Amino acid sequence: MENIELFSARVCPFAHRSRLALMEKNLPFTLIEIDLRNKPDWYLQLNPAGAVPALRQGNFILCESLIINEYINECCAEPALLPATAQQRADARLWIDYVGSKFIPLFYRLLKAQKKEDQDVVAANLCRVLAVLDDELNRRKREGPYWFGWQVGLTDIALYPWFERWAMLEHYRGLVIPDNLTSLLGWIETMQGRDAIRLGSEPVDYYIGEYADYAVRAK
Ligand SMILES: N[C@@H](CCC(=O)N[C@@H](CS)C(=O)NCC(=O)O)C(=O)O
Repeated sequence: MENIELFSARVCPFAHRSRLALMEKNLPFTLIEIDLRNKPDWYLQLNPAGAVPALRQGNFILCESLIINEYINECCAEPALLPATAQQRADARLWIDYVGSKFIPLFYRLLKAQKKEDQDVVAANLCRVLAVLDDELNRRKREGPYWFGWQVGLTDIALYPWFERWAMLEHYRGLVIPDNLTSLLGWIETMQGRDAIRLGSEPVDYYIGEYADYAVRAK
């Protein structure tokens, strides 16, 4: 198999998804860090949208973290990052869609909200989404600690990077994950124990510094 290159940025949770997928698949890859504040011309030529992540394998170039992760999953059979049946795979993708359409927008909306009254409204909505995730994980718990049983998968990977950045959100907006969401908290702890996550994690101070533009000087 041709070498995989991943164009990434440490700060970026979307790129984090694809780093995690490659590591969980045990695929060798070359990581190329892109400075998002000063993108090199060669990167803009390779990926005119200028966003990370992007994957290159020979002449093949792919953007969008979720599409990249599906591709990575198909590069080799084991370990499978999607469940065994077509119905379960549809369910996995539905939850990935929920993460993208409901959870992530509220995360950024809260981070960017400058007025206390706006922050309170968004925080309440975000807590409702956290409760939905907790309920779902609770319902699935008998099958194993991950979204689909005993093996980490693309749904876990699509969601986790924002929890690595949660302490930063808490720093700026004071929103703690409620104690009663024990299934969600248990899942986060399980994820934090994985090598792929421990080896690629960044300290909270790094995220606090990197997200200051969003939180303090929101556009
Ligand atoms: N939908 C894209 C989103 C990627 C994205 O927004 N990446 C950000 C960094 S976290 C980026 O590269 N933004 C372009 C820029 O900063 O100019 C994906 O899932 O890959």
